[in-house]
Amino acid sequence: IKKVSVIIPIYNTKEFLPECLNSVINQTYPNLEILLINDGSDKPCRKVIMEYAKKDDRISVIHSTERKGVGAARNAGMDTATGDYVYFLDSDDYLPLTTIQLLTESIGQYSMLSGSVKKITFKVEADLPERTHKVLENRNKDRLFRNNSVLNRLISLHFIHSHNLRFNEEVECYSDISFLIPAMIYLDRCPYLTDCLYYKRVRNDPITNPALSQLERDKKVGDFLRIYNDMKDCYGNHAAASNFLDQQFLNYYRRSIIMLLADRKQVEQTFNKASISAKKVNPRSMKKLNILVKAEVDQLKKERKAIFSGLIKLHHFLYNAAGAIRSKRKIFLILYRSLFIRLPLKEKTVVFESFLGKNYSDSPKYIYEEMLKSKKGYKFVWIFNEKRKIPGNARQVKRFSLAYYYYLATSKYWVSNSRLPMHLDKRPGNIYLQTWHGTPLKRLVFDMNDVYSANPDYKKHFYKQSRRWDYLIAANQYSSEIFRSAFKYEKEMLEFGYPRNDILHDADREEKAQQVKLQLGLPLDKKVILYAPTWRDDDYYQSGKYKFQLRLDLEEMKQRLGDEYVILLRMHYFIADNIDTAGAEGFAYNFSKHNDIAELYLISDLLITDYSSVFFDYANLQRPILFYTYDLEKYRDTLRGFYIDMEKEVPGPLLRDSSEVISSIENIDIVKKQYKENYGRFYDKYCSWENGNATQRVIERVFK
Ligand code: C2G
Repeated sequence: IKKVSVIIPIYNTKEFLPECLNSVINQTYPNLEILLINDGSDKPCRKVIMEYAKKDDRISVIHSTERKGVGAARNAGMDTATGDYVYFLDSDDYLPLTTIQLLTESIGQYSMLSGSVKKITFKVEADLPERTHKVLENRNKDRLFRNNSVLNRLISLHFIHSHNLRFNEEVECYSDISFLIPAMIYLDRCPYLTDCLYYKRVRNDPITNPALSQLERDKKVGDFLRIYNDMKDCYGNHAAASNFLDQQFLNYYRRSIIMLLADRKQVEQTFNKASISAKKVNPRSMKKLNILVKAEVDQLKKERKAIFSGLIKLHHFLYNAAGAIRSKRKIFLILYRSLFIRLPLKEKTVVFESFLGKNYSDSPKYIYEEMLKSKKGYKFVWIFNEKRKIPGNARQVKRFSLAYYYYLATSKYWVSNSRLPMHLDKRPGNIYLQTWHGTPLKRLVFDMNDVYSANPDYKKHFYKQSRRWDYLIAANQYSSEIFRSAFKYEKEMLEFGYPRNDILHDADREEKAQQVKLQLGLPLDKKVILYAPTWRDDDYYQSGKYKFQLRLDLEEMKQRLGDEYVILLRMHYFIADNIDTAGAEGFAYNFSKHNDIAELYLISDLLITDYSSVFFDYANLQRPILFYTYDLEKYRDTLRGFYIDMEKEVPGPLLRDSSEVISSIENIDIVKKQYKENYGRFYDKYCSWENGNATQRVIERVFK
């Protein structure tokens, strides 16, 4: 029975390693030699490596004290391998359990057999439904090697040694090409096994710990050109390989190099290197190019930088224009970049946005209303998705309209409680007050595990967007510390409490509450329960539109509590589902669309929530809070992770089902007593900065 040497280079991937190594150890094909090449990883990662080395005696480890790169690590693996075949695996990826068996059973006399590489962002189970697997021999070589990757290929070690196949050690990216080109030349036949998978993880933290494919584009382009030049020098007279390399170069030129050159500075830096490569491209390979690209490559060959640079400008202009024809927003963006952003900055204009234009609420609302009162000659603009009735004379603009771009380009001040889109530029003189929208319980951005995410660009975008913030508000010491790490925020922190919570400390808050109750048409003789849960990362229709299933039995609640209480249902602004209150009329009211949750806090006598930051704010009122955490384990352990131990710290009971919730309300006085001490501690830690002056202090600091 043939032995397979699995070669796994490892550099700081401790959070992915267990999944990777478990998938190897548990392969149905047993005769493995597992070579872990530690490429200068840090201590925590080394620890995981050593734990696994102890677990399975098929594992051996080669350590390098410095990072030499994936090429050197794989070469070291091949030098020590003793198997009949070699199989390369990356330490952040993993395999279905039958992959190596399938390849080994089907390879026969071939020197290399390839499967396919599937990119994944969410967890995929390691075992697959039964499938039939066929070896296809008629695949053309180009198609098989176009991904420039050695992954998911079973390769004869004898073949590797007899042709001295190696990885280039001078580059960080694309070293696979240096292995694959000679392999392609010497292989007579390149079979492909259908439905034989390898899972390639799309990682989501290119800021703290980038995968090779996530390095900066100029670095990647440099490496690519270097490898291309090398390979053309070595194998240029082999017609098929040379043609293949040219196609790779031209594709890469169109996909990546052009994009890099959108930045004018890069033309200077890249021109000479690109020109050396372009000269190596065989004119025959350029026949099918479109005229513009052909002209660009020709100018590169002739080393005419000025003309080349003009063509690149034209290329980007046409590209943007083509985009503009397809979408109105693109036209606005062109105007934004070429015109609006050059107009003078309006020193006394302030743009406000709350929850992505969904409502008039949160700290931006309170800052705005306070500024309205102080009449210092400011002009105000609010961003909304639809027209709203609001006090004052603010100009309302629709999100992503022409006016939106105009005001964001020309207003000195931006006040927002969440992120503004990536495609906006911050110009010199602009001041951006980020109010944020809650004390964190759920782990945020860079404190979230770099494991699965619906959007692999989330952390990267967050990082870029948050570099624009000049001030960030923290409601307590705890938030202030977390924001520094979770957002990698380094500028000024306004440690004043939340403007949105001033109202909770107002002397006339009882009168205000009466007014709100009247406005909302609620009975004045009933006490009010507020139910305000958060959203679940894994339960959605599409990005930004989440599902929610109400797990409170409203009919029973009405029966048992209806004489004394009414309940207000308030869903998170991400929830797209409409909550059904049928059968509980006159008792349950849906205020999910109500602008400002602070007004609902004011009128309620007790709060039911789950993992939402609402409880940190509500605690300012020192009224009872119940935690309806029917999915605590899942939320805490698999979705997000928490900063605090809910079971120990929160100021109320964690409840599991609707009837527990009801009986806690029936016995609310006992609950209050039980949690008195917890509540006191909680209040001191999270609410002690809040005393009704936050808005005033923020305005004094930011609008100097
Ligand atoms: N909110 C609301 N109604 C709900 C839930 C939340 O109006 N049913 C508002 C509250 O102002 C709350 C804010 O939205 O403080 C944030 O909601 P969270 O449930 O905490 O969730 P999220 O939007 O993920 O923000 O640092 C805070 C975190 O970023 C959480």
